[in-house]
Amino acid sequence: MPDYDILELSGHKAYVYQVTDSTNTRLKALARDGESHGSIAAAYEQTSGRGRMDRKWLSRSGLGAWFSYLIRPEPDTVPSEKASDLVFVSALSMARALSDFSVEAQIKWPNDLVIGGKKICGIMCEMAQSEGFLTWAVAGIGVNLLGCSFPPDLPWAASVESETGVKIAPLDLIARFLPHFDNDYRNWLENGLFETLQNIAPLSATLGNRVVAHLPNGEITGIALRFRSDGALIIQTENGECAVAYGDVSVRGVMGYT
Ligand code: BT5
Repeated sequence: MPDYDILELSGHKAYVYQVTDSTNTRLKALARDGESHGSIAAAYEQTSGRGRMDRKWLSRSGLGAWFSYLIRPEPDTVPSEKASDLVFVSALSMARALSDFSVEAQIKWPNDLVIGGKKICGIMCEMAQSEGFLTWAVAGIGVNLLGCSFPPDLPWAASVESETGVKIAPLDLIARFLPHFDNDYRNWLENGLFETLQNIAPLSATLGNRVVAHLPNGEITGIALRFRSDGALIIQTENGECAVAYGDVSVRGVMGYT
């Protein structure tokens, strides 16, 4: 007996688990077995939800949309280093989906959505490549929707309900996200990252703010000025402009999370 139900959500095949370890882990296994572009895995609860660098992602039962989306481009068309672009595309699509419920979230560079300066959503991307081209990518998205209390070790976490009072059911949000992602993904394939970044800029919680970027070899403090065409963040420091690339960095406001 499989431990999931198969549903159709906005024309997409959805593997829906009551409880699983991580929807990214499940969808990666399906991808290796040849699953098609556009399938998703979603769970009401994840027991080993993951963030970037194997950090933990709290995924309590029924309180959020915990899901992953499979991207499988035509072979040899998308260079593998472009996989991180999909985090930006997903963030834009999720902001649009929330807006359909009259919830206005901001996008915190590179991979968070925030409301009132608190993190309500995190996104990560895992991929497989062959000879420099993307074979598949799995974008994993976690959105805190319901519930108003978080453990003390997550002082910057919040939910859509806690910040706005709006209650959205997880599968309803995913069903709204999918058509936005289909459009934003097609746009990205056809036009590259530039337009995605242009659409993100007005929603950005980062641009114009004083930030500190924690890099493996130190910190950079300054004003977040703009995005470079490859998605890097340009920061105005005392010593001139500095580009911070998507990767193992965290960027925080000097006074708080954003
Ligand atoms: C992320 O990583 O923000 C990406 C999170 C992706 C989660 C989704 S859920 C569906 C799919 N399946 C998975 O297993 N994962 C994906 P990062 O930027 O590394 O942030 C992780 C940090 O966020 C943690 O170290 C905590 O500080 C914080 N955190 C953990 N759970 C949180 C939550 N529910 N809400 C807000 N912050 C949280």
